Amino acid sequence: MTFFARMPLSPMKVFHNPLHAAHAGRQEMFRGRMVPSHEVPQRLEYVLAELRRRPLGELLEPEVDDAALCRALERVHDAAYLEFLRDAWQAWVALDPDNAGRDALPSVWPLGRPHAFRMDAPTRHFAARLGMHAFDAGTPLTAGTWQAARAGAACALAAAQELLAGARGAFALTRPPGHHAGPDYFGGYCFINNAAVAAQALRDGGCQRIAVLDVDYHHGNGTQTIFYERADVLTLSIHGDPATEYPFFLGFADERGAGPGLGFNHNLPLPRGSDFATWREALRCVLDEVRAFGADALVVPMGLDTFAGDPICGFALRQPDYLEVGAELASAGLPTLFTFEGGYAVAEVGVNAVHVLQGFEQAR
Ligand code: SP5
Ligand code: ZN
Repeated sequence: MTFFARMPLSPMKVFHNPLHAAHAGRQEMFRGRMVPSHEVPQRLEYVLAELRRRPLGELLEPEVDDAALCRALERVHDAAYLEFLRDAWQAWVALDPDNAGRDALPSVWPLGRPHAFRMDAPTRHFAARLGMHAFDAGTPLTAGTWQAARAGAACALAAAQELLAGARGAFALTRPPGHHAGPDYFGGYCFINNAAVAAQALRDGGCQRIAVLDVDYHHGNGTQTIFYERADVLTLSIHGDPATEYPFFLGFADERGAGPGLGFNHNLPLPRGSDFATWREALRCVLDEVRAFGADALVVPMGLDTFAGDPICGFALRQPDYLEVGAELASAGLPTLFTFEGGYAVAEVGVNAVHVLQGFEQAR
């Protein structure tokens, strides 16, 4: 018997983050230069505008208890990391008052090699702490990052609560995105792993088995790592082959999980340039795994950066393909929670995101 006795017919619940624009990175490091941030507030505004044009259900702001949110965050992230995020901006400005007008980016890292730099060094300098908790120099930490990321996790938690209460679908429409964020680190424009928060909340709410199917162009390294030793959360990811694509250091096909989690992670790296036919074949393959696993619920970190027009990615999905993506996902027949991840063709990201959700809604 699965947690959900039968599939409800209720329309999708959408939770949007009213504080998302408090996180607005100015620049990211790219090939030795600072370039304008790709992950901009406008992205979410386009999705919201498209949802108002093509409503799929109620558009809500999350109302979650503060203490419950704290607990949900601490289920997937280290308490010390959350404290670091909470206090980071203040510490950054304390270094130099002029920092108030600049975003924080790391410039030194401990690497983690044995007998070289210490991962446990008692260093307190903010530059060092930033390097301890960041894995790239492309993820600016700004004045409102913590407020935005925290309110985003509230969207993920509220969406999970709706699924537990019987909704067929829910969407956590928030930024910054989350799937690159690990237990105690940020990167890839992500700070708090919203999909992991949602998956864990579903588990804690009584679901026995959760499948996370990441469809962003980039490997969902944070989610994979968070659940790597667990058999109750199956993590699946279709993405650009890390042999040539960001995040480079994780996401290969031979990563199958560890310990009790062995066999409960599966990566499907695809070559840069892959088209929808190739991509859909990979999707059908992982959907079979979702069914075989006997999941109670599905979490979909939904990146739209697989789009042919994406300025920083290399797959070739077209606009109408996203309707089919939604319908394919619905074929799993599971209550499904979507989180908003990448997608940098700003003017098209709204149509593409709502296409997935509409494809899901119309396939019943
Ligand atoms: C959530 C998500 O999709 N994160 C992706 C992070 C990718 N960061 C590295 C991107 C490097 C992009 N370089 C663009 C250069 C354009 N001139
Ligand atoms: Zn991405």
